[in-house]
Amino acid sequence: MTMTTEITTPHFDFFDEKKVGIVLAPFSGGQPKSGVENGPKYLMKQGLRHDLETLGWTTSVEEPLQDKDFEARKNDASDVHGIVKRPNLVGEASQLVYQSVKKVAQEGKLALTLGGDHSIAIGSVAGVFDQYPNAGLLWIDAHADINTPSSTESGNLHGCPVSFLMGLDAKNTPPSLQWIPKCLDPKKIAYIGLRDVDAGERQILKENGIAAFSMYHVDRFGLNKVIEMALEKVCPNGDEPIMVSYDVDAIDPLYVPATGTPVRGGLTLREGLFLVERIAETGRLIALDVVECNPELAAHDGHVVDTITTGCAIARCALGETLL
Ligand SMILES: [Mn+2]
Repeated sequence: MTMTTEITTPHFDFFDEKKVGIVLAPFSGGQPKSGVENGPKYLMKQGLRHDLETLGWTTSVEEPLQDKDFEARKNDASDVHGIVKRPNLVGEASQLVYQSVKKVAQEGKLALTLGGDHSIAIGSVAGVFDQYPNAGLLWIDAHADINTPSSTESGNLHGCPVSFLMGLDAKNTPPSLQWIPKCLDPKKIAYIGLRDVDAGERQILKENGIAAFSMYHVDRFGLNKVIEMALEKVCPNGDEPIMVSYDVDAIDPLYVPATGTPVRGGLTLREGLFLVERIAETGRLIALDVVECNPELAAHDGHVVDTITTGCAIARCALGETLL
């Protein structure tokens, strides 16, 4: 038996030059808590842009939600569609993110989208798939975020982005979300890190044959094997571009305490970073989201530092930082 022990240096085959477009998405309307809209500001203040330039990237910053009144409109009680909360707000914000990410991708830059809650991935995934329709998507998360307007119990749209991108339950989609391109084939997404999946979501995952690797799979096979299995599913040719949508709650709350829906029993800090280091090694990363950092939910300053430095480290490791 032979074992591959050769490690490839991080590389980025889909780009002639290392250019990254950082798209700031300070938005909290996909869930009830305030504070997650400050995620991008904290990540940037931590020095993320400088760190990426040190790694050899030319950076640009897009602020599609600048000068918008989304946070002020968050308490508008009339913005509901059945149980679904704030469909107009989420529809508008994610459409702006969509246009911005699409432009960044068209310019030949790697799109790095900083949330905000995970509803902003409606925009980032749709924008990336516009340019890279055969991409494989890895959804790194404690949750599946695939509820439909019919299955959601909370009505919070950060738990639903995947279903809209697939066009599930189209007849119940609020009008403000009907612009979303049905760009995501169920065969083109794989989850890693799941440990809190609603009953309705389990059924949706099963019915659609979606590749889902929970923490059980990580423990059973080890994370490296899980990553390779996930990539085999979403990139059957082995050369397709890869997008990673990374909810920091995939990592255990011991390391990432300041997030809206923490669930114990998650990835260790090293596993969380290895995951994106391993993707960088494939040479096929074309876009990354880092979402759900909420500094307001920290019990003390140490929690803010832990969470924000981890969010920055995810981006750096995905974009080529190595330990040696
Ligand atoms: Mn999520």
